[in-house]
Amino acid sequence: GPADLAPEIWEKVKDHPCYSEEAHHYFARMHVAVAPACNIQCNYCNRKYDCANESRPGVVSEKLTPEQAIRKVVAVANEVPQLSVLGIAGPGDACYDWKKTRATFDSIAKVIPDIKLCLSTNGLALPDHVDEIADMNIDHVTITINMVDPEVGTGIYPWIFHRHRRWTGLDASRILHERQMEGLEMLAARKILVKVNSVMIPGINDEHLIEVNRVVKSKGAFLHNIMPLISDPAHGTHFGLTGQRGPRAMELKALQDRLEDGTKLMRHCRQCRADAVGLLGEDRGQEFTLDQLPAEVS
Ligand code: CLF
Ligand code: SF4
Repeated sequence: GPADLAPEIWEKVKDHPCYSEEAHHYFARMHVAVAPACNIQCNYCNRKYDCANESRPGVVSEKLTPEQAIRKVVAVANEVPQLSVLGIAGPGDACYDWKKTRATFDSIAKVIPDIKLCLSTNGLALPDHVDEIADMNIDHVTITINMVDPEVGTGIYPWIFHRHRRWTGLDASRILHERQMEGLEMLAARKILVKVNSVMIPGINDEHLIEVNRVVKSKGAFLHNIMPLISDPAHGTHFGLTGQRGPRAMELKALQDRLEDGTKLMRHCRQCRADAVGLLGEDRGQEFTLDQLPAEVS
């Protein structure tokens, strides 16, 4: 609640459903799936579906151009009075597919100036855009950080694409790690609230997330959200094919309990889709598909 937060922080979280447990009962978020391109490969990803950084994989989001996204946001804002946050969380990476992310947010800020802007990224391209993020009044950024040790990263990331070439193995994870830490520190220095998402992968990074929690806390993350791996062989992810299981509910809770003394933990995450609309836990996305939108924004 407000008691343990500085007033300027409270101002930023009080109506953000993810950053405030309290707010999630009263305020809605919507995502627009404008960013399909991605610059890394996660072993839990299937590119046909939404980015698992934020999203429940398994359903293909309707990809929108920035222009279509704006029509959709205006339509939703007219129908959903609780709407307080517009997020871009894929279906690929919002920072790598930057032109579309930027065009969408710039236009929305003109039409609905009081909506909060939020984005989710794997962090690799993040340092290149932090100054713009600050200029655009984006107050909330989520970075998915699954390791702070590149050795652990080799079990999660087969490759990354960075500075015009592909990197594999330890190099890939080392670069990703350095860029994630740099981005986190740059955002914290600019007083932008950073939430860290970690995907808990039994046998790969589950114990290691204790160390991840310690490091991201020391670098200024506001909130840490541990999400369970959703690994379904039917979705054809690498982990699905190798039989990697997700954590059991009790294992997830046990880890969260051990971290409770660290950075504030998020426990009400619903692993939203890249085109989710509404209060957390409800998804009204199907009411606002493109074919149902008015042709013109009024
Ligand atoms: Fe969206 Fe993410 Fe912003 Fe929230 S969702 S970009 S921070 S506005 Fe929220 Fe959904 Fe969990 Fe994300 S419940 S998946 S944490
Ligand atoms: Fe897939 Fe997201 Fe990972 Fe990119 S960052 S590979 S879209 S899960």
